[in-house]
Amino acid sequence: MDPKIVTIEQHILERERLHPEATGTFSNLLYDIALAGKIIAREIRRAGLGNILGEMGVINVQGEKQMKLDVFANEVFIRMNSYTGRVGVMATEEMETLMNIVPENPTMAQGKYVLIFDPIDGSSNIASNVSVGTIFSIYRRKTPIGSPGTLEDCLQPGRDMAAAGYIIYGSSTMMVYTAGRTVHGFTLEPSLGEFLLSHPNIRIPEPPRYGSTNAAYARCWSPGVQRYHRYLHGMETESPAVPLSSRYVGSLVADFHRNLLQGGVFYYPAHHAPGQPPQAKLRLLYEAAPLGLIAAAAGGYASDGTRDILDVVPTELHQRTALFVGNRAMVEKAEAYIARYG
Ligand code: P6P
Repeated sequence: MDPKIVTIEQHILERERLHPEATGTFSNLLYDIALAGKIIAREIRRAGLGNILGEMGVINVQGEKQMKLDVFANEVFIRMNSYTGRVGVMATEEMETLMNIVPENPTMAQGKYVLIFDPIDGSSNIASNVSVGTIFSIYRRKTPIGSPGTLEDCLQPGRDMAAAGYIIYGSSTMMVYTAGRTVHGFTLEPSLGEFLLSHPNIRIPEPPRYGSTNAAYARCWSPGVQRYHRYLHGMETESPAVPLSSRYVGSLVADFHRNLLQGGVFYYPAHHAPGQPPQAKLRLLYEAAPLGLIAAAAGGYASDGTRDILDVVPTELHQRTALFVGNRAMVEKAEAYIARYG
């Protein structure tokens, strides 16, 4: 047996051993997320067969009402984490309010972790067989364990995250996560049903290769962002000697993952309409903050255009934000253009 084959369970356990005070709850929560990812991956692989199999592109969950894939994935995450006693509070992009998780077994304490997730980001891309992903964040509760979970538990800055990660359902299924210091990638070996360590200690490579944005919105960007876009693609006097190539999938996890492994910057700026406040699309809690933690742990950086995304204290669950994320120098350059040109 090749000694280098490391499952995600073995990897998590090795990290747990570095923390004598660890109780195993955090490790088990990561296992639960990995298992949820495997279940979702299986259904995504079948999604294209929905019509052929007469399921009209929807899925039954244990014989209950048929539902769309993102609702199915949301259900999987909720069911996988509702009875373990590891999670006390959950928030999902699919639901308006937070969920206070009280274990059915009255002898079990309510969980000390907060799980915040986007069950399938970019689900509209599934019909075109484009990679999509699940994004998750784990925080420690702020309110006393045993008391009902509150918004205070969820509205924490990304810097206070215990862990963040994503599962990308692409040509292969990968789970990438960080507990804040290093980033590791695991590829699902379907014949084993195991996530195997395939990308240890990921660092964003230099120089960056790609600029990722929907340039169709350039007319909606601020002057600083428009100049930044020109800078990346060789149209400003100070542009990089080798302009960045353009790659944009339109699925955040896919664009982020490619830039994480090959170097690049993803930017979804706010839109500026005359006389209107800037409008942002991406979610701070469910998308920007977790990917920002991963980027920072891989040597990169994430910003809303003016400050570190990890320092932004959310004021509401579905708060939206502009996002610039990738190689640190490229994101700092965006901040510089915005500071100078607005
Ligand atoms: P646009 C998918 O709908 C999503 O939330 C992200 O995954 C993606 O980066 C972005 O929106 C794409 O938005 O406006 O370019 O279609």
